[in-house]
Amino acid sequence: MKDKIVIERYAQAKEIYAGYGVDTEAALDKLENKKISFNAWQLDDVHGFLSAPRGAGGGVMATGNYLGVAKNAEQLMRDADKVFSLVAGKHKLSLQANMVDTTEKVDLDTIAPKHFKGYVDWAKQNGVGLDINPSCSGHPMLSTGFTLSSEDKSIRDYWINHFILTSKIGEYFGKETGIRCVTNYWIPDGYKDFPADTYSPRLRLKESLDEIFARERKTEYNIDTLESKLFGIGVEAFTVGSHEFYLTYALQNDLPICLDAGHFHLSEDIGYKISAVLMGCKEILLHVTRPMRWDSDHVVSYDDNVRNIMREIVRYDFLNRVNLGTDYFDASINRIAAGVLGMRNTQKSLLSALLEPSNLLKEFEKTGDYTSRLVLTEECKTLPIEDVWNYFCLKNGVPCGFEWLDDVKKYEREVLSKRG
Ligand code: RNT
Ligand code: ZN
Repeated sequence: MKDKIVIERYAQAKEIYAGYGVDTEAALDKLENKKISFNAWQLDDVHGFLSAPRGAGGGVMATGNYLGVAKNAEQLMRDADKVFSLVAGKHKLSLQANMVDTTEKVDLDTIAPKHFKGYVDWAKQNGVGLDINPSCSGHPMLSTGFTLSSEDKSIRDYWINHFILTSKIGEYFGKETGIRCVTNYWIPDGYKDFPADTYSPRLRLKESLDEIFARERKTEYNIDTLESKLFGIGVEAFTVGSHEFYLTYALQNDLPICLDAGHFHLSEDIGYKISAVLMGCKEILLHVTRPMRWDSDHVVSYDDNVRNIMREIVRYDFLNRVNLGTDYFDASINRIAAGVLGMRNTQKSLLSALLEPSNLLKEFEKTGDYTSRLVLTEECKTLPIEDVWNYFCLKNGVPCGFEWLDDVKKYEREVLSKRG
């Protein structure tokens, strides 16, 4: 679309929104300043770059065989550059602890900041932040299906050490980049079939977490968040780290939790959980994703679920208490395009929330005028968000519409297709 048209249409949209009491300029400012943490594992199929052979399990796996998967840290950073170049604003890259940037032989129990220095240099150069996640899935030490809640002390100790090392790398990220890091804890532990004892593994998980959190942590540089899950592949019957488990633990220990949109019953909208959880947690992390029929981690879509999540963040001014991250992995399409699309849809959903005349809606609700609340809610769905979005992209020097895909296709021809 021509710049002139984008600018003209924005001027009109600005007036239309103003008619509903919405300040589009203020919305754009907030949008520009909200960092979204892009999950780097969309680029390497959740594989990592350890030299140790990969095991199975954990239930986290990208399906598809599209050309050009990132096979080392250098390729991953190059791909992330491409993704970020097509998304407005400055964001964060969320790494897995197994995405080491080294030729040294390291494993999850020997990783150290030096194995991530390349990412820090890259992040500083590009003004982006870094997040990290301990990596349990696909590792030989997960062969029993249990990590922090294992009955075997040596397995528990291995993972306790890994989680501590990962958080320390998180502190290093925060200190070096000047942007506080989020280290997100997720473990796959659970049973395929109905357990006889759900209490003991939970007790062990609690004790492992107590041990991990016993050390003095540098929360100015890094916060640790706890991600729950309802079920996974191979753990259909029972998950040790359930929502209730972590919520209770988080409240007792003053920690933030992570809500992943795919980790609940599918009709359970995580948007409405935010105002409840923030009663007790100072802040939270969100994993924005698209669960299709199950926790499938499809590319984030501009859909009702994501828009409702964003509405719930914006309506009560929670933007500073909610860390936004994406979590999807699709290897059946161009991974860079998947990355860009999911990030742009997350951001566009946030824009739709920022453009909502929420004061008007709240006013109707207060006076018991639910008719007007519903009518206005429906009206909002077709207000000209596209014109504001295009202007936002233009202002931030990224392509407005569908055109961004041309750039990705060029990258596929010139870079991805040459990877073996
Ligand atoms: C798994 C969790 C977790 C992972 C990443 C790879 O179900 O959602 O966030 O997706 O750690
Ligand atoms: Zn997740």
